[in-house]
Amino acid sequence: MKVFVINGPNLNLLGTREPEIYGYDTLDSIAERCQELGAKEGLEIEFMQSNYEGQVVEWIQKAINTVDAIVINAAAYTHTSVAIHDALRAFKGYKVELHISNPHLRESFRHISYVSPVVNAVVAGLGVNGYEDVIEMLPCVLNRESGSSAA
Ligand code: CA2
Repeated sequence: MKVFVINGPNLNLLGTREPEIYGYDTLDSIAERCQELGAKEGLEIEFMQSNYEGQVVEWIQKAINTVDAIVINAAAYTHTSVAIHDALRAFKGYKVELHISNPHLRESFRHISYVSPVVNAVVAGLGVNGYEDVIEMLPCVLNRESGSSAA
């Protein structure tokens, strides 16, 4: 099974600033761990990051009919992007919204998500370990989903 892990703006700075919120791991090290874990679980993980909204939209469109699941940390675009919301609506595979921090414990402008209404699940506040936690649970969830749609 194929999975896109899509990351939005500024997440390329992970491990360099604000470690009290986002920890000390770099996005590259998280990607490496997810890919190793995914390989053990039979998942082919493509891990990507962009600071551009249009690029995130293009990756979601590329996933349509080619990928089984999207894990998306849209970062600040979570709270602003109708374009990402619309693209996610068009992707009919399994979708997980992921955040390192819990946005609901932060400023009120982070309490609104344009992503949440168009995904199957939301994971937030587990730190950077949340990425691996989601990869670990995905095979189980995807198997369950394919079973239920066949029934
Ligand atoms: O908690 C998350 O994962 C967020 O999606 C991170 C976004 C933030 O806008 C969302 O409200 C919650 C910010 C990502 C910026 O990442 C940085 C990492 C290190 C240093 C500076 C920014």
